[in-house]
Amino acid sequence: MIILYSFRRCPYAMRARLGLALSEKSVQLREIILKHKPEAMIQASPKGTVPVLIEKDGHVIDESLDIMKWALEGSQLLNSATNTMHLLIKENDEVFKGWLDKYKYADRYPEHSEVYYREQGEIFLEKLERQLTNSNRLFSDEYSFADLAILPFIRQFAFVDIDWFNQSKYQHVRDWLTNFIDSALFLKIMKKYPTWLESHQEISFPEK
Ligand SMILES: N[C@@H](CCC(=O)N[C@@H](CS)C(=O)NCC(=O)O)C(=O)O
Repeated sequence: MIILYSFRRCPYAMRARLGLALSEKSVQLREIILKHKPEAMIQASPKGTVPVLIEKDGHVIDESLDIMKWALEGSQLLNSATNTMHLLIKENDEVFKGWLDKYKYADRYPEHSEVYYREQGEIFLEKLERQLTNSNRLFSDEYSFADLAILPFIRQFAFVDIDWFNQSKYQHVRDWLTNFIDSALFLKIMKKYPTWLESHQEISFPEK
């Protein structure tokens, strides 16, 4: 049995579940609480972040992008991922995510204002907005590996202050996000499950 430790609202876990939802593979999903991580998860991956995937032979994959790649191995979606896409994901993870955290928890970073942190994040939104002028998704009208890896973080950014986001100038980004949130795919990966710690119930994901 292949195990995935996951946390529903974590954008890294979301991208892993997106990869799985579009793959032929299936796992036993263990929904965790970040404040109370299962011992078995920490033993497999001492750094204590989700998502964590444990293969049948015990091999551990504890980076969300690696789980996406594992899930989508041999697929058109992964095979058509370009260097430009990987660079955009890298910018998301290494630059945008930092500003997103500061924007979301601005009270913990009093050096600057919430608006300042938002504006830093907007540099990435502006880039995506330009990218979405010519197509419905980032690189064509279809979801690419990059859309799936990045969208969960844009969703988080949007919901820090949804009223601001809804009236922001990023019309294409807004449409792109709305489309994603309204999709059957998103619904599938956001289904609520009981936490594994309490239930120890094995849940097959994605549901067929
Ligand atoms: N680089 C990791 C980052 C994963 C990560 O930071 N996940 C967060 C939740 S969104 C986490 O587990 N944080 C540990 C904690 O909050 O205790 C990945 O891509 O999988």
